[in-house]
Amino acid sequence: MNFSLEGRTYVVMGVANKRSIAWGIARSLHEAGARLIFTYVGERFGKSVRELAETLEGQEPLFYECDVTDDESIIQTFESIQNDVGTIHGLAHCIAFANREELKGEFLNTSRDGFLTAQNISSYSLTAVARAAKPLMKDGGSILTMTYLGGEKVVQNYNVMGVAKASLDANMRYLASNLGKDNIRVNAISAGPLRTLSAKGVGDFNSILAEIEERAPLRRPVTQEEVGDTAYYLLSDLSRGVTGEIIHVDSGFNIIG
Ligand code: N5H
Repeated sequence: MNFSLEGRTYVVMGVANKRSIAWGIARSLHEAGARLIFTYVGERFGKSVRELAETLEGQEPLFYECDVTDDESIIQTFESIQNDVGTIHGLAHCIAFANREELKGEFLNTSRDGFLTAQNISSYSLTAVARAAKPLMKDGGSILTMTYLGGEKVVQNYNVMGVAKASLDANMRYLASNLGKDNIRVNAISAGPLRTLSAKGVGDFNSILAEIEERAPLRRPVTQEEVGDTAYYLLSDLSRGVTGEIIHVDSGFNIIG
C-alpha cells in the first residue's frame, strides 16, 4: 500500500506561529505530499500562517478565517472549502483556550464563565467542526484533535483546561462512534509539553521540562516533528484500523506513577 498523501487535502486549524503543534502537523503532511488548507482567527494569526505557509515548497495552500465560537463561521468556512476544493480527506483540530488567570491557583475557584469558555472553544468546537466537515469527506476521512495528560490525571495549574480536555477526549470517542459508518475516523494525540504560544506565560515551564528529563522513559521532551509525524500516521491510511484512540506522544511520561 502507498502511504503518500499525494492527491489528498487536509484542513489544519490552529497555526499561530512556527512553534505551534499545528505547524508541526502541517509540515509532516506537506512532506508526505498533501495539499493543505489552513484556518485561523484574527488578522494577526492570518498574517503569521500565510508567511509560514509560503516556506512550504510547491504548496499552494488555501486560507480561511474561522471563528469556532460562531456556528455560522464554521458552516461558512466548510461551505467555502467545499466550493473551492470539493473533497477533503482529513482535518487537524489544534484549538484550545482558557482564561490565563484560571490556569493557576486552585481549580476550586474556576468561574462559570471561564469554565464554559474553555469547554466551548476547547471541546465543543470539535463537535461543530466535525459536523460541518463531514459532507466534504466523501471518500471517508480522518479527524485529529490535540489533548493533554491533564484531562486524565490532575496536573498542577492545568485546572479548567484539564476538565475541558477530559470533555474533549469523550467528545472524540462519541464522534468516532457516530462517524465510523461513514469511514471517518476520529482520534487524539496527547502531546508532552512543548514551548508553544499556549505554554507562554506558564510559570515554571522549565521545571515542567526538567521533570520530563528526569522521569519520562525517554528522558527528554518531545519535538514538534515527533507530534507531526504521529499526526501523519493518524491522518493517513497507515492507521486505517484505528479510531476513538488517544496516542500519547510524550516520551512515555504518562505511564510513570
Ligand atoms: C500544566 C500546564 C501549565 C499550565 C498551562 C496551561 C495551558 C493551557 C492551554 C490553553 C489553551 C492556554 C491558553 O488558552 C492561554 C490564553 O489564556 C492566553 N493566550 C492567548 O490568548 C494566545 C494569544 C492564544 C494564541 O492562545 C490560545 N490558546 O488561543 C500545561 C503545560 C505543561 C502543557 C500545555 C501548554 C498544554 C496545553 O494544553 O497547551
